[in-house]
Amino acid sequence: MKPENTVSNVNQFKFIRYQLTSFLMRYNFALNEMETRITNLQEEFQMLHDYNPIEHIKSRLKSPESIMKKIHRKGGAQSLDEVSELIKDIAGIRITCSFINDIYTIRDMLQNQHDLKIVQIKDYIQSPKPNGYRSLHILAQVPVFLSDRQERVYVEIQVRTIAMDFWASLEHKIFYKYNQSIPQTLLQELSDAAEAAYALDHKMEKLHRQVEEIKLTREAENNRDAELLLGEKSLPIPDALLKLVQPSQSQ
Ligand code: 0O2
Repeated sequence: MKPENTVSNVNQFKFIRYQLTSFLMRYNFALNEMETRITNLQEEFQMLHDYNPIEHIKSRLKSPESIMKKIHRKGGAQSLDEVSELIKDIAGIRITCSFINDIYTIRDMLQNQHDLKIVQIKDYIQSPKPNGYRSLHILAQVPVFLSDRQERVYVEIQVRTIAMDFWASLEHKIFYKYNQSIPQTLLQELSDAAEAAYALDHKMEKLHRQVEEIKLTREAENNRDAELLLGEKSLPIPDALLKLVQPSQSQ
């Protein structure tokens, strides 16, 4: 092999690596941005409502191998721009909540962020997939600021309960992407398991509501509200400040 050929190959490889790095880098920035937003919402909710609707947040960048497999499944792409439009979950965030209601609270909070463009919402909770899969998928475009421009980058946010996550994680291991046909009896069992998880979600939500009601009644009885909770800190509220912020009686 001639030396100039080798140099040209190395340069070509460097160029390809540069292109792929800058392609994936934007998704990484979008994930960081979304994670910060979600963590802030979580902290705000905890401070204002003394309740945390989020159990876990997990983010992942789809691996180049997995991107290529999905492109193949979807019929192929000719350029990186086409890849961006075809595979919208290269950046993915999964939020696990305790209760079904929390899922829609998170959806509403994200919808209220006006610089976040919500492109699509797939409600697989109201309309589960035939195998029983349940989750709320929010496809958003997140603004990402680069040195010379601003871009909107797709992030898929999957929001589900712990029970839905438990089912989906095991189903992913056992069946999902298993290309051969699965016997009908197993499909039925899988769907029954999803229904059992959903029934459990409803039961736990009902229990949670009942406990919240009891808590509220007790708090009202004990009148222990004269303190502010900011993260770990508990700050007593002086009477004069209480009077200042109390809604006026005449209103
Ligand atoms: P992985 O390995 O989890 O990343 P579309 O946008 O409709 O053209 P897409 O992207 O398949 O096609 O849409 P959808 O329905 O929003 O699914 C995206 C992701 O949701 C999947 O990504 C899975 O993570 C999850 N998902 C969807 N259906 C199922 C299911 O039946 N079982 C499980 N366990 N997960 C599911 P990937 O890239 O397919 O897989």
